[in-house]
Amino acid sequence: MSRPMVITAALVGAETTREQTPYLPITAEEIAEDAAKCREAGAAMVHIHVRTAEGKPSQDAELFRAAIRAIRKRTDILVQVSTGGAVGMDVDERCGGLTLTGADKPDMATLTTGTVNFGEEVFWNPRPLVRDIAKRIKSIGLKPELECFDVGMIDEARYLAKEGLVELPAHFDFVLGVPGTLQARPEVLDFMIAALPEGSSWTVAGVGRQQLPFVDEAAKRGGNARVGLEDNIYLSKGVLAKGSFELVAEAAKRARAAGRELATPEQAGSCCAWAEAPGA
Ligand code: KMH
Ligand code: ZN
Repeated sequence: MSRPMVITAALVGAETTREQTPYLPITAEEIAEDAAKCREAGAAMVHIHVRTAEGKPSQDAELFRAAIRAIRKRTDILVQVSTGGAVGMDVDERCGGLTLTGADKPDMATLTTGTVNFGEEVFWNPRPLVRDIAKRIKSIGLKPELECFDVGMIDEARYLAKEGLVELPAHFDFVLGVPGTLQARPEVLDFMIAALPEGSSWTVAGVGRQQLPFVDEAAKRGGNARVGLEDNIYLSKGVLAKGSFELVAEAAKRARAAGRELATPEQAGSCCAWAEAPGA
């Protein structure tokens, strides 16, 4: 019996725009509505960024608070906040979601473990900055999802563990297919999996047209998958997804076709290396 598959829905992101798709959620209510629909479609977790009323990428704590409250009013889905934000943000801005406490505290947060070209720009994560964010995540009792755009970023997790900043085994997210970075190919996924610290769990986020095919690749390897408008706006060639929930529904169909059950938010804890962490 394989473990249930955790589907994460990346609802907003920092790069997708309303000009590209009118279905991008921006307000707390829109984000929560899509989150609830994603839960119904089979997702166990949402990965969120937030936006100003004008749609500008933000990591503002109060915008995160409003989104998290609206989501939790509607659904039991786990909430993972981004600490990546948008290219060019400083570390305090990126960590806005980590300042929330009590009932508003997120269940998980991302930690990107290295610098990478990101389209025509650079997603800047020098080692001191990675350690700063790792300390902030640890200090509020969360475990990170280690976001890796390249295999060297997996090795960096081993250094972070030696320094006591993350625990191993951990949960990793392989983001494959951003222009300028490692692309989404099956052999690349195999290489990433082989590089993992023992006992670690993983999710793969294929970007663009590789998003749904990489749900299949994850399903057959016993892993987990991330889909959603942050990484891909199309359900099929030329057909916009009417929200991340449509991409989750398609991912769920593919997972079941591969013989995988879908994890509930509760099960997501026990089938991933961040088991004890969410809600801690
Ligand atoms: N928007 C990218 C520059 C994360 O959410 O942690 C970074 C990103 C990573 O999306
Ligand atoms: Zn993100």
